[in-house]
Parts: sequence; C-alpha cells; structure tokens
Amino acid sequence: MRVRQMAAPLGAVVEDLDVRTIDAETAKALNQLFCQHHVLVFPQQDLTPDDQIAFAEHWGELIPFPYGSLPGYPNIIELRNRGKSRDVNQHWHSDMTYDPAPPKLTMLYALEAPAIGGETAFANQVLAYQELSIGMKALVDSLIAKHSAKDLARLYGQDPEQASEAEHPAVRTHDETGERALYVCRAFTRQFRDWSRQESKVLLDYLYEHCVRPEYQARHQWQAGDLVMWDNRCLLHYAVHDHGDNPRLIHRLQVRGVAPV
Ligand SMILES: O=C(O)CCC(=O)C(=O)O
Ligand SMILES: [Fe+2]
Repeated sequence: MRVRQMAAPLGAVVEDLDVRTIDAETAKALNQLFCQHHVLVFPQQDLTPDDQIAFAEHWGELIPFPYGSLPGYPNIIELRNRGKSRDVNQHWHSDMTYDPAPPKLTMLYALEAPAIGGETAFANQVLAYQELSIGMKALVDSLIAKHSAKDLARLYGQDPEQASEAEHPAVRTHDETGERALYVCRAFTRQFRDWSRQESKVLLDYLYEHCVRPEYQARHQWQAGDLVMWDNRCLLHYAVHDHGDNPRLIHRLQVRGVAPV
C-alpha cells in the first residue's frame, strides 16, 4: 500500500490496498495511521455491506443508528441527497455527541458520487485546542458541555422530548493518543453546565468560529468506490450540500467509542 498525506491539517490517502484482504497486523498499522492523520481515505474499493462491516469491525463493535437503517443491516444507513434540503448535518459536528459514549469513528462508503460538489469537510480539533491562549485553555478545560439530539429528532419526525442528551468535558483527551481536543459543536451542544444559555452562547459562538478556522480544515471530494473513516474524538465534520440533485449515495456505519474524559 502507498500512503500520501491528504492535506496539511489532517487526512491520509491509502492507495493500492483492497480493504477486504487485510489481516490483524495491517489493521494495527492502519490504526496507527488513523491516530496520526484522523481521516483515512481508501480509494477504488468494491464493497458489499458485509465487506464494509468486516473491515470496520477491526476497530470495534458497530452501533445501530437510532433513526432507521438499510434493510437487513441494522448498523448501516444509506445517505442519499435526492430531494434533501439542508439538515442538521449542515452544521459542523462530531457524531452523536448527545450520546453518553459517542462513536469513535464513522465510516462512509460511496456507491455514487456527484461529479462536482458534495464534499465532506473536516476540522482538526487538536489544532483548534492547541491554538487557544493559556487563559482560554484553562477556562475550557474546566467546562462540562451539555449536548442534545432534540433538533435531530425533529428532523427525523420523532418526539424531541425522548431525544438523547449527554454531558461531556468541553475538551476531551483522546483515549489512544492522549491528545487534547476541543469537543463542542454547533449541531448538538446546547450550553455549559452551571452556565446560563445566554452566557454559554457568547463563549460557544466564539469557539464555533475559532474551531473551524481554514487552517484546521481539509475537504474530501468523493469518487464512487471511496471508503473514508474519520475520528470523531478529535474532528468536526460538515457535509457540504452544494450538489443539488446530482446523485450521491453513501453507506454509513459507526464504531462504538468510550465515554469522553
Ligand atoms: O454525507 C456526508 O458527507 C457526511 C454526513 C455526516 O455528517 C455523517 O455521515 O455523519
Ligand atoms: Fe455526521
């Protein structure tokens, strides 16, 4: 296999590897690359849902998505853009931060990709944290953020009162690398514990602007056959819906993570 960096802030492209053929040792090497680059792209794959599941299981247990899945595959959902207007994914987020133990990684496999547009954008939250001042670091280090799936529940026509909510440190320590990363996002973070909504909003608005500075970002332009995995422990992502009705069909799954600390 050949590895090349995708962009300065994050990402690596792993070429000449058929992910259906990897053994435990290769999976370990890939996990090292994953921890280093936070996004891995495997172009030109030819995967059934079972192949995608088998590859993902090298990283742990898959989790079912609470809002509907591919028939026969409770852990895979289909992302389609046709007729879809902007939704909650059109905010920067890390997946399921409203869960007590959010997925450590999300893995997307593109069956169809638009000729232009429809990219996925990522922002490196280790860099975002590192570039805060000592004073701001000390403040955010002390904060617990409340996250909620209420908006997502509304989008999927479910009762928002039943939606999951969770509290996590505003800065989390990566359980494999020990790196500290900012862990708040516009899609799901509501406020800080012991702060009012108004007070929280002032600081959150600053952090939301800071954490997606262009210097921390990279974007993936999809081709059919691309398999992409990203680390929710230290990245935000954003699905850019600028491709209208040009078909974009993706199979998505997630691997269970630990409670952020
Ligand atoms: O469609 C995409 O590019 C990503 C959507 C998203 O936010 C996700 O799959 O978690
Ligand atoms: Fe997402």
